[in-house]
Amino acid sequence: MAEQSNEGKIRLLKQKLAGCDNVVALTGAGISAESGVPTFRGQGGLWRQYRATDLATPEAFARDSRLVWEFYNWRREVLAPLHPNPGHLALAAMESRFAHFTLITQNIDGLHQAAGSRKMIELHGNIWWVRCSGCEKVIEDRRVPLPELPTCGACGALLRPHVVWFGEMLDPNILELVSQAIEACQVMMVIGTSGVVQPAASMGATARRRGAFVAEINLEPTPYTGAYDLSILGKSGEVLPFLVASG
Ligand code: BV8
Ligand code: ZN
Repeated sequence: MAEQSNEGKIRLLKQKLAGCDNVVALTGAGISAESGVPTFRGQGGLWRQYRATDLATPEAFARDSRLVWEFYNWRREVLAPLHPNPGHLALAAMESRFAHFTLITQNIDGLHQAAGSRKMIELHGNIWWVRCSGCEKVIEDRRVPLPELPTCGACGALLRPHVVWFGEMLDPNILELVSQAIEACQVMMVIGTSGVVQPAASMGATARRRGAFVAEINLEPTPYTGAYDLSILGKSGEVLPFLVASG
């Protein structure tokens, strides 16, 4: 059976989307690559000689909070001038096309919101928000850069990025929303993610087991490709606009 062309696969996904009213999209760093955001595993996925998994941990913060803040300040400086790309905009447009649409993102860059997405779940937090390690106060703070060791205006304790670090549990309320969305969806798109970090990595396979039609959009196959119905190889900023284009 000849391998279906990408055009054929995109047409099939469009048909599946046209025939349903409950859609979930899961995104990773790949959807922001065309906006200039360095991915974790792609070229430039490293800060100096550190892997994100070395610095994005509570242990690293306890060991050297100045270094971890330098890492997040660097990412804030890289992100601040960047804009959503056609991939983000297509997903924002999709939101109003379906009775039920849920965007689940692993990205902390805030580009989906900037593109106009509202029905979305930030699995791993947002780099533009900080949390007090003393009184747990959570506030938005878009200063670039933040002070080297930013402190809480309420209690003076050290602030930390309001993101989920490796080894930290995800918010149970968020996990509940995710499982409800995956339980009910008829089509799920897994976009620009390498399928390495759990629990996000196995969400597509869970939806498939629940009977959803699952399509992957990525530059290359991932460890979960075989568990999906469709693998569209291409740039999300080029493929996704086709899905919202009429005709
Ligand atoms: C937890 C926020 C309970 C912070 C992030 C052993 C086995 C299994 C699991 C574990 C294990 N040991 C520990 C774990 C759990 C761990 C985990 O999964 N570790 C991995 C490394 C093995 N998970 C956790 O710790 C989670 N918590 O499980 O709690 C627990 C607690 C203790 C012990 C056990 C369990 C918390 C995980 C969240 C961590 N925080 N981010 C910050 O960003 O600073 S994760 C971060 O990395 C991102 O949010 C994202 O999730 C991940 C990066 O992955 P991607 O987004 O997919 O990016 P990547 O660069 O890898 O890939 C990009 C893809 O895009 C590529 O495929 C590329 O081909 C494609 N692409 C590129 N350009 C394009 C494109 N595609 C389309 N178009 C393009 N233009
Ligand atoms: Zn405080």
